[in-house]
Amino acid sequence: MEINVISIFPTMFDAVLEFGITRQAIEKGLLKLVLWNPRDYTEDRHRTVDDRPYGGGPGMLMKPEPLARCIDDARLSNSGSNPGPVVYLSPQGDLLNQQLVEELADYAGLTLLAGRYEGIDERVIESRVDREVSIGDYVLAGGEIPAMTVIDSIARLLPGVLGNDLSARQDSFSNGLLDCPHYTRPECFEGLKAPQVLLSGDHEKIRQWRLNQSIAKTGERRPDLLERVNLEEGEFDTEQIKLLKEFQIGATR
Ligand code: 4HQ
Repeated sequence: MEINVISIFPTMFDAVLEFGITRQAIEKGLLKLVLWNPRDYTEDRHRTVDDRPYGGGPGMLMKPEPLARCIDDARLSNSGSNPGPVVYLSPQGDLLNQQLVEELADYAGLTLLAGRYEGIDERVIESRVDREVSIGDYVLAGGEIPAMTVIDSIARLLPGVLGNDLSARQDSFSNGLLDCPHYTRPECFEGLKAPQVLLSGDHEKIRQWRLNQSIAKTGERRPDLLERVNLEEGEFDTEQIKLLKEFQIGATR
């Protein structure tokens, strides 16, 4: 997958280029990140990327011409043929969730637009942006961290990245539930024992315990998620379907 990133702070992306799963994905040739700086597409002596909003008010906006030229260059550059959609990170967008991450991960190419200041000129959204995505209902100083959030969540889904293709699309949220609790050695830590079932070696029992924990935790903390769990697919037995249905009824009441 090839991801173009448009940002006036390209070195912020050292965080994904140099560390962890994103770095591994790049080293393995499974992910390519290309950074594009709108400042390189300015034509004035001061390399101006911002301007004051028409109608007045606080703050500045990203001016349209350098941004539009930058986006066009990025999309034309793609080493593959189809550069895919342009995604603008903004609080006005569709909320990012695992379903949307999986959808975005299926593109061969993506262009992520990270804005600064109070945002970008609306006409760039009209003419160049295919989709607006938000990482949550709060206001950040820029779209760079949201863009890195999208990159990180996509990278771990790319086939061959984790060293175990199954684990990423099989983990919590793939079945619409929160993750179960996890334990490692020692067996007893500060007087707290790891659940015996996890040491039993009975894999079917362990699988059921984890699923029950996930259902219970999701019911307590995120009943909204339970409503959308698909009882048809997934590894649920009759007992768990009963449990899920009880929570689902409870959540709609
Ligand atoms: N911003 N989810 C304002 C965000 C944001 C979010 C990005 C701040 C865009 C101009 N982006 N800039 N929340 O708060 O995606």
